[in-house]
Amino acid sequence: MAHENKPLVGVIMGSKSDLPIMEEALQMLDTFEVPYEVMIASAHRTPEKVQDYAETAVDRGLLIIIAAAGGAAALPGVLAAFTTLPIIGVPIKTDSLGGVDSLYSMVQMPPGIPVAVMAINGARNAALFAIEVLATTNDSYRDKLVSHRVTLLAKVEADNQQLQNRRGGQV
Ligand code: RP5
Repeated sequence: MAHENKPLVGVIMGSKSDLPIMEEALQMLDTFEVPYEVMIASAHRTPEKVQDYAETAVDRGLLIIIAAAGGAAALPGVLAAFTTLPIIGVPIKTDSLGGVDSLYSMVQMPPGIPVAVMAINGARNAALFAIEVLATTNDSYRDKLVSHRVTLLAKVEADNQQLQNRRGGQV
C-alpha cells in the first residue's frame, strides 16, 4: 500500500511479472512507513515513459529509486541516465539464465553512471538499502533500522536456542 504522504521512494518494474518478487520491497517500505510510489514501465517497451519518469522524479520529491527488471534488464541503467537520483537495481530471476542475465545487465554500468545492484531477486534488501539512504538524514528511519536489526538478532538467537534444546545442549 503506497502511503498518502508525498513519496520519497520510487519503485519501478519492467513488467507485472516482476511484481510477486517486488511485493517484498513494498512490504518492507510499508513496515517502515516510508511513503513510496510504484509503477510498471519498461526500458524497451515504453522507453519514453521511463525517460519522463526519471526526468520528473526530482520535482516529484523522490529521493531514491528502486528499479527491477529481468533478462536484458536495461531499466535501472536507463533511469540512471536521465536522473542524478541514486538508483537501486533488482535483477529479477529468469527461466532461461537464472537471473544472471539480469544481474550482468545491471552491474556492468559504464564509469560515470552508477547503479547500486542488489542480489538476484533481492527486493527486500533493495528496500532496506533505500531506507538506509533515507536514514542518513532522518532519525526516525535510523531508529527503525536499529529495531529491525535487534529483531533479526533475536530471531537468530531464538533459532539457535531451539536447535540447542533439540540436541540436548550439545554443541
Ligand atoms: C523485463 O522482461 C521485465 O522486467 C521482466 O522481468 C521480463 C519479462 O517480462 P514479461 O514478458 O513477463 O512481461 O522487461
